[in-house]
Amino acid sequence: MKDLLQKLEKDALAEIAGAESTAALQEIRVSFLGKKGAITDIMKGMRDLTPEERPVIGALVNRVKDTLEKAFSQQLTELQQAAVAARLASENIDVTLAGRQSFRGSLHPVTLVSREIVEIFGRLGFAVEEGPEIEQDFYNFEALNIPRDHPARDMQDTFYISDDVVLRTHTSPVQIRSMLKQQPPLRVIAPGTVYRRDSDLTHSPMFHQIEGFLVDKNVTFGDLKGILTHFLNNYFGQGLDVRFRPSFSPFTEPSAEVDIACVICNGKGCRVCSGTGWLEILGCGMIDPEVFKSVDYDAEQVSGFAFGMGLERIAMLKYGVSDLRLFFENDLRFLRQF
Ligand code: 2U9
Repeated sequence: MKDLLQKLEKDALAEIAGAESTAALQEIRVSFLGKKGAITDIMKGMRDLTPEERPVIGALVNRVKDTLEKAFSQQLTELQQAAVAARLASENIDVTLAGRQSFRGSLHPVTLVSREIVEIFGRLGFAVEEGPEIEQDFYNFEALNIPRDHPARDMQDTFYISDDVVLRTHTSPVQIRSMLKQQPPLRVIAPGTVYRRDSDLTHSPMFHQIEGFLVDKNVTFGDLKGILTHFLNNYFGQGLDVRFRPSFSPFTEPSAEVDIACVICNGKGCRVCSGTGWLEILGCGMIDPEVFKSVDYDAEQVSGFAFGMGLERIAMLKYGVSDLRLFFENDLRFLRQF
């Protein structure tokens, strides 16, 4: 039995040393030290030993068990360390590699245009005001001298939320809200998103406008011309040719459209200005006394002018963008250029 135990110890130590994984090691452990293992078998045979042999063999069994337990635990530690080392080697990070380039975001061209225009008017004492994009009929139409049966309502193809609530078709309601909130003198510039049921190559159902107005005593069309010419010269360049043409708007009287010399061909005539040498850039006029009535201002005491322009159109001209859809597609190859 002694020989058997010594052979078993030798075999077990060899198998333990050769185990290549913790799972294999565990199997070896069970085959030698488990309930049905080789050592347990030997221990069962001890009852056939003489009383003299029993303590000797018992001590030997204990020593072999002890030796094997130690060998198992040492091999387990080695296998675990080897596994960690292999993992560290395979997941190695090369800290000397060049870093990945990260791109800084940039402002959308429409935001850039809006901010620049706001800044120019800010220097002239205009305050920025904003208002809701879902607007009541009163602020969007009624107070602007566009009653329910007015043909101008057909001009404004409107998204109706309900009979009385619309997606604002212009930022003009912001000005009505400003006038109801404050008394003249007032200088306000109102940038924002507006909505119209219009969608083709040159129209988007959602676009951006900036409108402004000034109300005070004795404001004249001359003030309007002076301020807008100053703005256009600051924005598009000093010495730029500007012309005012008569127009119509329900909320301004008289009304005008303003053209600048084509920024592409400098007035010579090209595809962008349809050969005219001029580009229409904004609409404006003296605020209609009917509008003053709806905000309870005395048109005998105060007068004012207002103007409005589409920001996408300004951005197209400023940055030479020929397709309106680029502003809404969020293609990073386009947006990164600003
Ligand atoms: C109040 C009174 C008057 C704002 C104005 C225009 C003329 C105009 C268009 C230009 C291009 C809109 O984006 S566009 O289609 N705007 O022609 N807007 S006067 O007049 C106001 C606004 C508010 C209380």
